[in-house]
Amino acid sequence: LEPREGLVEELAAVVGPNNVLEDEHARADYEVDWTGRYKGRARLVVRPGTPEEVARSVVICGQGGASIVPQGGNTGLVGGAVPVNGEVVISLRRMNRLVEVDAGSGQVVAEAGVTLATLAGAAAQAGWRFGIDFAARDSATVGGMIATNAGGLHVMRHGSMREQIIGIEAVLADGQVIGRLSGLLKDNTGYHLPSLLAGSEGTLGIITRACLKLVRRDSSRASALIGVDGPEQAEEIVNRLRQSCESLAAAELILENGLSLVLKHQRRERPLPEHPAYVLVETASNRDAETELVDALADIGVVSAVLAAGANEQRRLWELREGLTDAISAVGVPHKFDVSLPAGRIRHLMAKLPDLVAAIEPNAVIVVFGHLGDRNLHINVLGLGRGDGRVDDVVLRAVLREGGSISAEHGIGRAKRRWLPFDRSRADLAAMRAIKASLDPRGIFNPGVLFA
Ligand code: FAD
Ligand code: 2HG
Ligand code: ZN
Repeated sequence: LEPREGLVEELAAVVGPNNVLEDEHARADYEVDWTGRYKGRARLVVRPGTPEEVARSVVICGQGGASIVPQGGNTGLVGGAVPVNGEVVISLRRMNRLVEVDAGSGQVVAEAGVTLATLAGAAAQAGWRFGIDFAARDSATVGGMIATNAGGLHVMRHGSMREQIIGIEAVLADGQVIGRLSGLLKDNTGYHLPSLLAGSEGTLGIITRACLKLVRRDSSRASALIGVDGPEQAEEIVNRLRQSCESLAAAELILENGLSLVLKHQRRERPLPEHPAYVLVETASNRDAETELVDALADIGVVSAVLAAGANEQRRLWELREGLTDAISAVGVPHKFDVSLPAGRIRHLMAKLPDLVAAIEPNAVIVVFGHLGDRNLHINVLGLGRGDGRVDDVVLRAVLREGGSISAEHGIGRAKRRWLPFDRSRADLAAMRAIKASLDPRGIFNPGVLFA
């Protein structure tokens, strides 16, 4: 379907002419993903300022035969927010108002374009904390985090984005608005629409606002970087800490080649003598998080570790972990695999990876890190052609053979859609397609995302 004439004028009448971007240069940032691997072309970029403007824009696009790509901060890592084929990008970034921060109940109502950093700042001001945190905090938005069911550094403590949602508001393909934002903590009135929209990757509706829960703000935090002899020992340490250390809040894996890369990129000194691998752990409590961490590490016989003294050193340690994505992208355009594995299977996969990749591209560089507390590995492979899916195929199939998932937290997007049928059962996929078909019968939202 070719969009009918007059689309621009009709959209401009709703959102204002300055918020319909037609010009090639104005569109450019919306047409490429964060990694640079996915690029396309948008017919237009529309920037609504209210939920009503979103609804009216969706109706106009639908009547005009134009498909829609919802976009938030455009930090997604699976190519799900970039237009490929002349779609209209509906960017939620202008909708960045915190509608309500209720310090008493520990709840926030935020528009979809509020960034994670703004949300975290508002939570702190109200004496709370937001349960999700990750390096893209300055750009990633509430809508994008819900649509991808984002995870991050504290999932082992607070769960992923889905667990933070109390209520949601979203615009469907016919312009109808669903959901409610009344902050009800218990609400068993049929299908749970927030759960359905969490992880829907812009394929079912455009999230316009959400009511989110805040979590307790612990008064004391501590971090340590532990040197280990490999992923197996790393997993063992984390398993033991989970059992013994109540205040454990994060446990991240870094391998030596990743640490070297980030140290070089950030021009920093090595914080700990060289080891094959490292675990970065954090404790948080209202007692003495540092003593709790030191005692827990001593109990399980950790011999090589550096403890961050004070908030500044903690931040510096975490910059090493959070800087990995940037450091990798500074070297090249990576193929990213965000996988999770059953207990005890990480070592199997890691042992096989080098040979699997080298058989296809001997010069490829593999950088593995991730949220070890969730058994979620981020496998980045550098040195592959952008469109060459051969390494993707062997890596993802190896993950599936180990009983893992091909997406732990980033989603399927365009990057993983070919492999979704190998991960989910026929019945699961049929149910997912039926939901998509009933909510978006003409397939105007994010065509080509999730389903091939
Ligand atoms: P976008 O990239 O704009 O969009 C992502 C998807 O959501 C697309 O499919 C898009 O169509 C859809 N979408 C966006 N907004 C809406 C909306 N309002 N309604 C409906 N659909 C919408 N992710 C993690 O899970 N954990 C991490 O630790 C993590 N760390 C990261 C670190 C870095 C340095 C970077 C660059 C990314 C990281 N990410 C991480 C990935 C990314 O930040 C998350 O997926 C984030 O949730 C995307 O939010 P966004 O606003 O940028 O969404
Ligand atoms: C992280 O945990 C993000 O830092 C990004 O999920 C992972 O860059 C990656 O592969
Ligand atoms: Zn991650």
